[in-house]
Amino acid sequence: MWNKYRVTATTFVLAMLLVVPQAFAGAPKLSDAEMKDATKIYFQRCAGCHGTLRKGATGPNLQPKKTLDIGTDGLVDIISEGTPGGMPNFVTGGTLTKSQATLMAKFIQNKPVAPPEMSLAEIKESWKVIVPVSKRPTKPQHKRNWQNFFGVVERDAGRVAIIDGDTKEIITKVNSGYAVHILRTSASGRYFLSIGRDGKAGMIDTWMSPPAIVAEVKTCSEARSIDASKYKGYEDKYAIIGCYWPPHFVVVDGATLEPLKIVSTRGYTYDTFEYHPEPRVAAIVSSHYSPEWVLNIKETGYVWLVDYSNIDNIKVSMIEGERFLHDGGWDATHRYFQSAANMRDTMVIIDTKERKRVAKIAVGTKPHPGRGANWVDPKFGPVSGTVHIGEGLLSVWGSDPKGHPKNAWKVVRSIELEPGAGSLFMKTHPKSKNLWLDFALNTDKKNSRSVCVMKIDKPEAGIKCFQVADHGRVVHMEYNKAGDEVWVSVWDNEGEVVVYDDKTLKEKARIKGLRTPTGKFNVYNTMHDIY
Ligand code: DHE
Repeated sequence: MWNKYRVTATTFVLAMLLVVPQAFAGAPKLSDAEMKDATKIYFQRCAGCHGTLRKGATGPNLQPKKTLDIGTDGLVDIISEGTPGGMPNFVTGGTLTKSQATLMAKFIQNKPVAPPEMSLAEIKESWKVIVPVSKRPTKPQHKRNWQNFFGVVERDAGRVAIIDGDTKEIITKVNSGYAVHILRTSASGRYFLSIGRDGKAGMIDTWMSPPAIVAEVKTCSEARSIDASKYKGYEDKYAIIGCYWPPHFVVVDGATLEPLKIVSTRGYTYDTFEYHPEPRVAAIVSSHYSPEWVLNIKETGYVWLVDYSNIDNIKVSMIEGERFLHDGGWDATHRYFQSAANMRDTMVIIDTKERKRVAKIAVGTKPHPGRGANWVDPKFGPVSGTVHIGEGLLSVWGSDPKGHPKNAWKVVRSIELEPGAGSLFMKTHPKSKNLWLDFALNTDKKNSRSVCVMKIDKPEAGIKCFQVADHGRVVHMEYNKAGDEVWVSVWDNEGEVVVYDDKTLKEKARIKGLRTPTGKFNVYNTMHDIY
């Protein structure tokens, strides 16, 4: 029955509509057309934080038991104005109209509906090899410095722009599909791997002239993460896609994206041992110590180590982390995975060599480091840090247990960030003396259009902030291969990427003509996990 819906971009929305929600007593009634609109808006704007089944994660539980108590007017206010805890101001921020907010307020008082599951056979039907391996070039077809290419996500255009980092020229725009969330590279760096919000993965060959998509597959109806096998001997052999719905991960072939295995992530919460029907796969990194991927299983709070050395016998080790695991990245040595459990204001540290959790660090409200940043503090030695969605705070902890055991996994600095809450990302580079921070979700327009820079050798001097643009939101930083330029996105329909000289903080270039640019990923830094 689901067959005709499974591989379309609107699978999720259609699927939810096929099951008539049972109205809770007192829940406002919606027409079929209203239900269709609301389901679509919920998928695009709300499901990421609150969950498809609305049990809550980065955002609170929105099941009728709770929402009916708040009522339509109260819910409209929250949706319109946002909250200091990080809920965006959807109406005053211009994302939704007042009548859409009212529609959503009514919708979430009705019972949530589970979209369908997906089998390997169904996933296989969406799999396309556009350029077979035998027809791909064996060496770059161009003279460009491809390891300094940037893949820039044009979120709402469903494209990835490939930009030459040396010349700042947009070489091509690849149709990647709906709302790509992140890019990662294969271990060799040759391929960009993209994952769309709708679960469609793509593989872009940077050696082709111009770079082009060579394979694609849709492994779920909602996803946020992808990575490649990077361990010695397994380079470019496999990739993994982490799904939000259905809650599972899929192992695919590293050259063709052929789907090979699916593993469900459903199970029990690590602390209260309650069954959770929707434990979503959040961040994934690829271990440098063994043939394993490290997966954040958001709702159950486990970090899974997935051994891919024999995929007919996939071994999963479940390390107790914290709820609700979201984003994270490596320390400078690539041994420790540092991950945010943002609803518990905690960073969880996993030692991928010893394969165990070594610490939980209490930080500020809703930590959101992205992949984080690692640098050397003048007083405390090698450190790592996170910014926060819920407050203007930079938390810095020691991350060198060997050289500086006293500071290891302890917060050594808590630096107040004057612009306030709403930071999403931070970035530095081993060759840089700067730490860059964004304030993309700050409710003040000027702040959300600014970046701030802290001199890492003078943390007491505080941060210097400057406005990048007079439109959009400024989000996500990435260094070039040499580590002397920082690229920043101005996120709106007339978007641009602004390039700064990291030493002087002077603007070097403005790359225009990009629609809703969000994340950007330098080939060299992504393949070597440099941040
Ligand atoms: Fe992201 C990373 C999930 C909202 C841009 N985002 C991630 C990761 C996850 C995630 C799990 C880590 C992937 C990894 O490392 O393997 N993001 C979610 C959500 O669930 C959430 C909160 C809500 C949603 O509905 O998607 C969300 N994210 C956003 C945005 O609103 C952003 C700013 C724009 C967008 O695309 O929607 C956004 N997320 C990004 C970017 C990264 C990311 C640019 C990669 C950062 C990096 O440097 O690796």
